[in-house]
Amino acid sequence: MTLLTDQLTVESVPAYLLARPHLAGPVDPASIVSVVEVGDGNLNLVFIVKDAAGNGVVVKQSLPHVRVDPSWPLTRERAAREAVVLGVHEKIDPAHVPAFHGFDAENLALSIEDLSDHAVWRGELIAGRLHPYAAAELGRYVGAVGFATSVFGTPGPERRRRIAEATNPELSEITEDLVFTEPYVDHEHNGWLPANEEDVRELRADRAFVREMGLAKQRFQESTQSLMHGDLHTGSVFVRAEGASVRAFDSEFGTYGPTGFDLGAVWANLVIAAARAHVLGRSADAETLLRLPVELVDAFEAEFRSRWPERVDPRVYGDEVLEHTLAQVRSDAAAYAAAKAVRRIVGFSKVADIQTLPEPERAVAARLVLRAARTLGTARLEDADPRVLTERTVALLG
Ligand code: SR1
Ligand code: MG
Repeated sequence: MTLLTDQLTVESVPAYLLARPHLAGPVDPASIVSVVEVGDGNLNLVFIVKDAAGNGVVVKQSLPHVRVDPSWPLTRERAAREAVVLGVHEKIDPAHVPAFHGFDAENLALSIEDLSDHAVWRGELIAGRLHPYAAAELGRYVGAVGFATSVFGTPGPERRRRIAEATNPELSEITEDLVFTEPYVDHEHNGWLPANEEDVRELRADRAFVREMGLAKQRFQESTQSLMHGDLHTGSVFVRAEGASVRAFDSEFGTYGPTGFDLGAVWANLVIAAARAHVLGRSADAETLLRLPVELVDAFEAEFRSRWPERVDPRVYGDEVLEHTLAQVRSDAAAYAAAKAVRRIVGFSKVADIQTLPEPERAVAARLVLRAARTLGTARLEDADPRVLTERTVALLG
């Protein structure tokens, strides 16, 4: 029997899984005892389903619009894009993503491992629990998928087919607009506190910075360097201190693009978390968070280097190519960190780390994030060493 589902509800999920036991993962669909809708992101429905034995599964379904703005239509096919990215990433690095149980193309729904024993990193950071091990784990994740899906990890013809399979025009356009363009123009999506008016004016008047954001956008649009997660902020990361378990989820913005984009997303959100810690008087936490990008990039490089001996075509891909590639990724990571930090302060989709602060502290935190972004955004022009850049951002704490 085909159970055609337009939009899943907590009431319809049990019958939905009963008709599709292959999507139930470890859950017995005949003994489901609870279904809770927990989606708190900008886009989708997310159900956690439990059976009588306590087994769980997550069912994620795309809506035909942006969840937080129903007047903004958005392709439901984004679920198919996420299925491609998660499927590829799980094969390469199963330790750093949720297990993928299956995809229902008819109803645009994914069945994914229930990670209820983990917590979302952003929430933990807001609560003052840093989980610093997560930075290096994410570096390893980006290094593993960054290498395996690059020209060094996948032979040419297969890679070209995979690039076509993972094309994600609609969600890539959202990133192009929201991350790289809207913060620098007048747009209804933008907003900031009156106390930050001068900070935004200065940022937009910084011609070198705005030029670097344009060039970063150009590289984002032109590059097919590796299959990125595409939205690797701290709200897309589950952490669990036991076993230092770190899982990147919500890869619907994934597509082939510059490897440094994912590193930059993590970096930006560490800067944002640090700004919150700083204005709340947790200065040691702020310094720790600002220095974690060094561990992120170091772990990325170590993972990438460890895979280098297996590269495709070592006849032309010698060690100088490796060094050049890593330097380029480091430089991109800093520029994308800047872009991703600015969009969360100036543009659409602000973050709870900043928005839940009382107003005077919110303005100070926002100013700090924008100053850090300006430090990182032009790094390509001189020294993109994460250690040097990190010390410059720490110096902003005063
Ligand atoms: C309309 S989507 C807004 C943002 O939510 C996602 O998490 C991405 O960051 C996107 O830019
Ligand atoms: Mg998301």
